[in-house]
Amino acid sequence: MSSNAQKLKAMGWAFGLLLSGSALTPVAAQSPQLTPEQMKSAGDTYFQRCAGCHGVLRKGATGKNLEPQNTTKLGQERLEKIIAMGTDGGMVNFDDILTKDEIKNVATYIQMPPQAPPEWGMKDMMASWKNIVPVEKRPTKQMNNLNLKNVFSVTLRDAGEVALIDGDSKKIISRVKTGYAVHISRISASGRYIYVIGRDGLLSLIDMWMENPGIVAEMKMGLDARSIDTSKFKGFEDKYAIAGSYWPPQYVIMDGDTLKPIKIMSTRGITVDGEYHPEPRVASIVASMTKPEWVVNIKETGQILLVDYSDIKNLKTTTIESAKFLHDGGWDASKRYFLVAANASNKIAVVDTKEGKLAALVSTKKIPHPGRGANFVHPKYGPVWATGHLGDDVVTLIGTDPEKNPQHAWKVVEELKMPGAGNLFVKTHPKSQNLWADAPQNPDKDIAESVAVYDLKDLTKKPEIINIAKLAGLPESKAIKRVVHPEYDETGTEVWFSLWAGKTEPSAIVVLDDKTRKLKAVIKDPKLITPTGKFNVLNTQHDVY
Ligand code: DHE
Repeated sequence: MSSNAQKLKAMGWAFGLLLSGSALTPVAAQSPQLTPEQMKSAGDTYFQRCAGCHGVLRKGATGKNLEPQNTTKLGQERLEKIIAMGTDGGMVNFDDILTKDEIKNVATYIQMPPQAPPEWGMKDMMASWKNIVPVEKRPTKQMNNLNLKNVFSVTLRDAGEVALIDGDSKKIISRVKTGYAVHISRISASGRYIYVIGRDGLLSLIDMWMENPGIVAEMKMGLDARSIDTSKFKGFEDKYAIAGSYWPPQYVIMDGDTLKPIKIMSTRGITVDGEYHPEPRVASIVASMTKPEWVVNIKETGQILLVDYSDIKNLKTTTIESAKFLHDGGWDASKRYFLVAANASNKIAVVDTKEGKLAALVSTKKIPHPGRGANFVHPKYGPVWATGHLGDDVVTLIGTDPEKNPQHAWKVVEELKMPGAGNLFVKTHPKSQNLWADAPQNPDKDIAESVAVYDLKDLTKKPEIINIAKLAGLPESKAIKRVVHPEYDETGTEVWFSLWAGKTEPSAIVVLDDKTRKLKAVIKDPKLITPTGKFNVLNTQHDVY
């Protein structure tokens, strides 16, 4: 075991969770106090439910700064209320997720000084690296009869698994054990490998050529992570992978077919305001097709890095100043421009990857959350890219064609009205006339269980609202079955939705025919626990959205 792994164990960091048993000493006698057990459990809860938005060091990002100088001013009672009921500022309510005691202890925990978790360096990564099936023992051609282009890698969030689902037969091919609360899947340039990242930083590499597709390599690259991509530029297909972590704030470059770590780069540094930040987390990462480069978005600093992987020993990085709180984003249709949400700044940054500079910073309504966004040709404004919003009830359309439609380029050309705020993902397909938008974070059950679909030929029409939960025919319950993450199949004729219920309740995947907008299939299985993101191999491999 590496020294940091031992340190983690000693600190009680089982599975990489934040449960610092050593942080028990209150700052002063009158400071809030917790027993070691309460501290451990509140640390766990904070990591699982709060750190994503507020940061491990609680400096704030999408969520507010939760350092003691702010939280102690609010006090125990007010904090408990905020955690239970949520806020108008976009924080969801936790009274249906956490017990009263958990809420009480987290409210106390965040009034205590935050603890910096340990670092995670090359020794730790190497100690965690498992080359389960070495390259020379892997098949040299596809050994199964699956239509790999139409396989979906589906996040089973609370099971810590992905389900590989055959898009043609709608049957589960296999379930693969991955990291804790697995976050996203990305596909290698060749379409052979699926890269999966868990929130605990565990990377899994799935080889789809094997008779039974399964994990061929694993590596824990950090303690808290969200993003992964591979090298896609001509000549570098499947050669490298890159993953970014929230903690420690850094990214790692690896061998694409084994996940063996090659180089680690810290992202600690100076924000666009000129201030030092100790925890600038790596948000989305995307591989350019134009150059041997990755676009690496650093959340807290607002700096976008173009990392040139053509010479990793002498790594060249272009640092593009944009806006703070970078999160998720996607390509425009030409794949020259990358549009990324600076979500708590209410902006979309547009990077010109050909010129290696910022093309624009577009102001939008509150908390844009594009996922990867959606591209289509607007009848009036030409090519546009769409993003939904967590904090407002609109889908924003931004013009993306500076050549032929310069008057609309990088401007908000239209805002489509949604039934409510709380959108996470929008999606369309080059062959489709529909734009789908979910609203899983809306507190209203009916809205969160439905999807809005817009007619791209006539955007003056109101969207059709389809209640996906009702279509699934799952048992009625008070708890919300959130509809999340539309994803097209290989042909662009079907659109899949996750029906994300509680960990102990039945969930499902609902498939609609894109043209008729009618139900085509419901995928149900007791093992389909908390499905969220779904990644169709062909669409993810080629960034089709
Ligand atoms: Fe995500 C993408 C971070 C909560 C489902 N999520 C991303 C990306 C980041 C991120 C940085 C972009 C990765 C990339 O492109 O390289 N997500 C975070 C958070 O910090 C946050 C807010 C809180 C947390 O603690 O994780 C968060 N995300 C969620 C969820 O609660 C979701 C809805 C359910 C889940 O599975 O956890 C969720 N995030 C997703 C999905 C994507 C994603 C499905 C990929 C979208 C895509 O189409 O590419």
